[in-house]
Amino acid sequence: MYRLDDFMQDIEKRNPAQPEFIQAVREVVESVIDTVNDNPRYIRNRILERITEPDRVISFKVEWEDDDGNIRVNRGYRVQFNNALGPYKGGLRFHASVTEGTMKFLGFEQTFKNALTTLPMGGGKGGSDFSPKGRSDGEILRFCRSFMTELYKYIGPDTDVPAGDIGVGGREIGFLYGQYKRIVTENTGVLTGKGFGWGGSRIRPEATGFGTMYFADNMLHENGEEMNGKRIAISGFGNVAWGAVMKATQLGAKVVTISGPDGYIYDENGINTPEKWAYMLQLRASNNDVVKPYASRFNAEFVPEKKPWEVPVDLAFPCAIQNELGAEDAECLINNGVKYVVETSNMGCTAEAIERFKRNHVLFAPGKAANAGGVAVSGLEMSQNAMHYFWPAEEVDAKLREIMKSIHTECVTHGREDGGYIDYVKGANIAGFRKVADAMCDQGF
Ligand code: 2IT
Repeated sequence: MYRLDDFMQDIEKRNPAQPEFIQAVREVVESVIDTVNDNPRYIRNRILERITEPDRVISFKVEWEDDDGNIRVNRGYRVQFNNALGPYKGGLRFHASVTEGTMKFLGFEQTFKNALTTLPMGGGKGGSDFSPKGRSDGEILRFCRSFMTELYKYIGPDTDVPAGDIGVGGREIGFLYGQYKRIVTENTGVLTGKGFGWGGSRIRPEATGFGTMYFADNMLHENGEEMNGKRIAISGFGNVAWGAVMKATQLGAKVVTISGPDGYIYDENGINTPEKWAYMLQLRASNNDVVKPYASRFNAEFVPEKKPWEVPVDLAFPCAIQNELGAEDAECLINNGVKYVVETSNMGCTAEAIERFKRNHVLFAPGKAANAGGVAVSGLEMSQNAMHYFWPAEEVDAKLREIMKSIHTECVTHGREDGGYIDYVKGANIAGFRKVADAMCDQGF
């Protein structure tokens, strides 16, 4: 018989100075502890202890030369968390905030997310504390080469398949893949998010943003509503926000905000034209990490140093980084009448924020369900690479839609409460956990 507080005390002792990892574990264990206590097979197999410990944490030195000829040193990571369901799979993050603890939280989350996609993928995550901000293309190329010169030893198309995440997009995947091929002389799909001309899947760039909107669309329908005419706040301005803004517009909603570390954009007309979407990509490619220039370009408002959660909207989509939406932000959204919060960044909301949404019966979808479209299409990229073939965009998009719908159904099945409220956090955690736990039991220790 497990008790949450006792179990978490052990986790805290074993993982000192890793608050994000502890936060992620607590959220999952809180959801699944009754399921575990009711299942003698899970108890006998010590699943809780085993599923919260990564298979391995690889950490390595990355040396590279900047444009002024200075030698720089960063730290690279790959956390291979769990491969019960398939090869380790998960993105690479290049961001100043990257630590072993953030990599572990992301790898842990990824394990359950990947299980929810129904595709055969284990969970992993990697990256570096290298910040692309202000770096030239040449510097990024040299960093990526050096990073892959070490990483290639640990990955492979049936072992571990990295992809992009914050700070790692098409450009970086290209540089990384080029170096991998140079070393191993193999054209395997060892990374996903590749260019369409060299093994990438259609819809992969859009997949996380499209997927979160498909998921939200399912939430609305479940609740007898539709996307058409809704007002939406989105944070972030990178690849995920870009896909989300486009799909929201196509579904008839109006997105009025995007944001960066410098503040947020309020565009009352809606971020709703191909020019505005293309400009988001330009902002990202510039490596400046700011959104302010959007305001003068499109005659919108720029609110410095603030988050977009003070704008009255029907739906909110945090699409930037972990813990970007806290208790005060949640209260502001609730007071302004928000009805749905769809976490699209990994662990974008603090535990306190989620608690407030639940208490106020705001429907809240966790990242591991809502943002699973990205890795789902990565899984489809792996399938296409294995077949040495490709599917047209319509086919990939249809599969993505179907996968998001099935994740939503799983959340409803395992998360519906007696009064009818759907606890998507609980639903996603139980559904993902059971799949991984059953596979671990089947495979022994
Ligand atoms: O958080 C995520 O799911 C990703 N960054 C995508 C991972 C992937 O392997 O496509």
